[in-house]
Amino acid sequence: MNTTAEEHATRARTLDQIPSLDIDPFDDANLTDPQPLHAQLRDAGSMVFLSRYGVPAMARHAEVHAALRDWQTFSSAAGVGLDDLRYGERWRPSSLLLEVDPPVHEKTRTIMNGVMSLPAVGRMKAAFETEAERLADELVARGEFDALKDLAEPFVLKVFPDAVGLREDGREHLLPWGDMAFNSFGPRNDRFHRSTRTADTVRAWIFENSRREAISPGGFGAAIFAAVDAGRLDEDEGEVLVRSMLTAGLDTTVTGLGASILAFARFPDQWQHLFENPQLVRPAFDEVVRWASPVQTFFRTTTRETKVGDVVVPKDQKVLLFLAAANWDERVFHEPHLFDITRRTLGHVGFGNGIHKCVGQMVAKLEAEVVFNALLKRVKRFELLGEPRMHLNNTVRAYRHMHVRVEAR
Ligand code: OVM
Repeated sequence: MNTTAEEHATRARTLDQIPSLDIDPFDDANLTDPQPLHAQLRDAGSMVFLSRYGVPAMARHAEVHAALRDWQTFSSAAGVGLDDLRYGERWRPSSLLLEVDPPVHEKTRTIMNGVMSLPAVGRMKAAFETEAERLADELVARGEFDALKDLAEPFVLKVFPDAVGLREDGREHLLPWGDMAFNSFGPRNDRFHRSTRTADTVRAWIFENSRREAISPGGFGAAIFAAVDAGRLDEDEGEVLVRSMLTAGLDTTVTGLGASILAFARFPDQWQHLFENPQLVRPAFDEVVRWASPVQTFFRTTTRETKVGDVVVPKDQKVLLFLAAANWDERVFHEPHLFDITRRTLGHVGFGNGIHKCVGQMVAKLEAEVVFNALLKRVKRFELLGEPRMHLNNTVRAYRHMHVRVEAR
């Protein structure tokens, strides 16, 4: 059947003609329990207008996935938060990875692909394993522990900064820094303002420790400054890239590991299945990332008028992408609420997709692998002691406490 241009035009809808919701996805209730909202957004259509913020949102997998892959139309250069970084004050200097498009992105991403390549990350494995084994020994002997305060946080705060080449003292600034940065992608709400109260001290420490003089040899940070020495980057660009690792690499993996324990506690048969099929360790973590979506949302900005389905989106329009909702879209993932380490997770957007897809994912996967392996040897079953307590953040679905009891093998 042919459609004439005229028929097409009559079927096209503008943003004021699509379903509009007067809800705040960044309020406490929706951040605490986002799934009902995500279902509502998916059901409402391929694009929904969020009147509070004046932005359209996508929550279905097909549209989110397509937008992430189309950087020419859905740009990151105006920032991936609600604020348009081209105007007004910015809360921190732009990232040379996250908040740029090609050709700038091409240059920095190529360097970071090398810095965190599979062989480079592989060289960290022994150190990661040592820490995972040490923590697992201690915690399983204890029998009861907090999967966040005693496991995910200390593990990540030890192995990742070590791998970057960061000093030991002052690391308590890393999670607050990430909390501010990930809050800053949402609206300037109370949550953002509360988390940035200590911004000056924290920012000073982060900036100071992103410098060459503060970075020890042999790690990811030193590899970035080697790229500076090779003439591929300016010194200050090198510092900005080190900072990206310190912003993106902590809260995300802490949540990923915390969500892993939650998943295996809620779905004990999956832990047993993993014990019997240890080759599934990496697919299991990929399924955790789909199931939990540590990074729940990001924005893009249109570079031109475009169409999403039959909806016309104007140029220079911020668009909200619900990664977490896309990862629970039943059109793509059968019974998406079930944590199933044997499912096909291909195409999930928990690490994003397209040119900006998580550059540190090899590190995150190695962290998960060594922690899962250390626990598989020692733990038969995880039991949740009470409901986990969340740490609400505008972007990351973060946990603060998760008390568990483990049954030793
Ligand atoms: C960056 C950055 C910061 C936060 C998140 C992120 C998930 C990247 O500075 O490049 O990616």
